[in-house]
Amino acid sequence: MSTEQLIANSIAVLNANWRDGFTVPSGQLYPFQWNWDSGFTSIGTCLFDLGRALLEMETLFTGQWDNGLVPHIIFHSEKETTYFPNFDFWETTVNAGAPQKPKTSGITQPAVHGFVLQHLLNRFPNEEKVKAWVQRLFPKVVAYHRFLYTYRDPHHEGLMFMFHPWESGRDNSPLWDESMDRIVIDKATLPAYTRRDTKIAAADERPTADQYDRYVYLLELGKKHQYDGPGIAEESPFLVQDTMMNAILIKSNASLIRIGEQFGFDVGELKEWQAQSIPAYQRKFWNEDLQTFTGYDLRGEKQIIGKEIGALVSLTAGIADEKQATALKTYLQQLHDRGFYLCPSFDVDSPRFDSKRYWRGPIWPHMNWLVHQGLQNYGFNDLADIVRADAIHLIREHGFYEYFESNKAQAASLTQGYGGDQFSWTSAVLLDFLD
Ligand code: 9WN
Repeated sequence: MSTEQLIANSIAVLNANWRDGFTVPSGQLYPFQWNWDSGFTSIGTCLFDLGRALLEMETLFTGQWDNGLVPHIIFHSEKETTYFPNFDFWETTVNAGAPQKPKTSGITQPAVHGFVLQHLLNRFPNEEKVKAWVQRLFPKVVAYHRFLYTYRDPHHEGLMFMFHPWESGRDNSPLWDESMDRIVIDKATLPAYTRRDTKIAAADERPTADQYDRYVYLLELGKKHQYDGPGIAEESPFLVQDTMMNAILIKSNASLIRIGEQFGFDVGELKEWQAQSIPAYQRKFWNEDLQTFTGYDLRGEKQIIGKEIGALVSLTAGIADEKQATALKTYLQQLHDRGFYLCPSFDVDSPRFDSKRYWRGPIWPHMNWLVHQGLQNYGFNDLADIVRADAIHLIREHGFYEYFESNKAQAASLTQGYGGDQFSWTSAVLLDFLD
């Protein structure tokens, strides 16, 4: 397929997934607005419809709670029944500060919004409507970061925790297995539910039934504590400081500081967060034996051992020092030399690696977008080019899917990608890569 055709097809996917003021990740599988998907979607949409890209983010923030939380799903339609868990299962009325309309979930996702504002401002530095948009959203994004540092950092370390794997955006990563195994499921008390995802995507490419029981357990735990109560940190068996969520938060803090300085907002609080977060990330997450950053299991009080895609996002936030960055780059270079597409979402040498199951191995194009930027930050331009080229190649050959086979030999026999088709962020980052 020619590059012109790829661009036209990307725009067609994004147009088809556009609803009234926002973009769904994929019409069938995910029929609502997802938080971090919207950020990446704006980055692609701005290249052909700036007004829509701006509206995407404004619509997302109509779901913001009084405490600052930006939920991971905004249920703009209460009529869609093809996704579980829907708004009625979340019952966010348990928290008086949750909006009545739009209905939302009660958990969050990676804090991409700050860097998305900066990205669009860099692309359109002289557009008055972009400057006005940035200034309108700035206080809302800062309020969201304040939520994370207030409600998700009980020991005031400068590192946020998540209490549900859906928050990480990497739902079934092997990194979470040990913490998830702590959850004891009692079928008698777990509410009855019916999955919808496996009716749309292949079951062997999705999280397992046991994992879904645990997702529901943690949802109920959040609900019991109004989704923001201190009881979450006290009780949750799953309590993790994630490499990627904290790296994205740090990257967005840096963007907000620059924006604040440009437009004359107070950035004192942002600078304090940043001054604490970067050294804490370095101190707590680096693992000398593995030569990578690892997240931290707050419940088990230990690092989460594993080589995983989240650590590579530290590059885009500029957290890694030169030695660490070189180690991360070498890891990727070796995978490329061994015949893997970049960047597999999990360690290909681990017994827990699964090249087709969701976040346990496949390639996710928006992750390539983040890692590509990170490698460029450190001047690793040749490898950055490979990361970009692999994403383009997989989409060109296999379609606009959610995720892709990471093993080149195995991919050669496939005609399509994995998971949902006609995917928004796949199309959006492709547009940016091709621009
Ligand atoms: C749960 C929408 C979302 C992404 C996540 C991805 C997947 C949802 C699901 O889809 O998660 O939030 O039902 O599997 O893991 O990163 O935001 O594309």
